[in-house]
Amino acid sequence: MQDAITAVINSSDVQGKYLDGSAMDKLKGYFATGELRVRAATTISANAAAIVKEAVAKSLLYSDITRPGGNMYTTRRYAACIRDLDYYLRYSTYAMLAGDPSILDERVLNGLKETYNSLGVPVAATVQAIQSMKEVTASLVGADAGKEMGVYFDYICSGLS
Ligand SMILES: CCC1=C(C)/C(=C/C2=NC(=C\c3[nH]c(/C=C4\NC(=O)[C@H](C)[C@H]4CC)c(C)c3CCC(=O)O)/C(CCC(=O)O)=C2C)NC1=O
Repeated sequence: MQDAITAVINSSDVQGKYLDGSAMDKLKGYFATGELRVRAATTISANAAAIVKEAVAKSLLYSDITRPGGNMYTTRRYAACIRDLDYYLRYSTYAMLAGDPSILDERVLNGLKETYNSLGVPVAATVQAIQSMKEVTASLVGADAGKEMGVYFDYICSGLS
């Protein structure tokens, strides 16, 4: 896993250089938003179950997906879907704190598309639910932190698509 600091240092190290102006600017941007990130993560973790619940209500409930024949039908599959959304929220929060998406590649997206395809989990509906989580989260943490979280929700969506 990488974060905003190691990403900048690694790329300077590869070139055998001290951090240049643009590398310093990246670090400054990261440090300047540190408090915003920590505050958002605190709010998200205190409201995680409610965020997932509201996102499901907005995007999936009462659709064909939750009816017989749908992929969320049966308690077991419904619970698996809720659990997956909670993974996406938790790992997006980690990535937002780190300021880097690599944790998503390593711990979430690796092999996920293949798993979903082999189980018939619909990717489009999953992406829709993640987009709802993005909206619900932004309304809770505010526009600036919401935008930052949005980067990582979108990263998961494009990794799934
Ligand atoms: C931390 C990293 C991680 C991820 C991301 C993860 C995802 C993941 N989701 C799974 C299943 C599943 N995922 C869903 C999800 C959904 N179905 C829908 O219709 C909705 C659109 C959607 C929710 C938004 C469902 C229903 C299953 C069970 C499918 C089945 O067994 O038939 C499975 C198969 C094994 C299992 O059932 O537990 C994995 C591995 N597991 C992990 O360890």
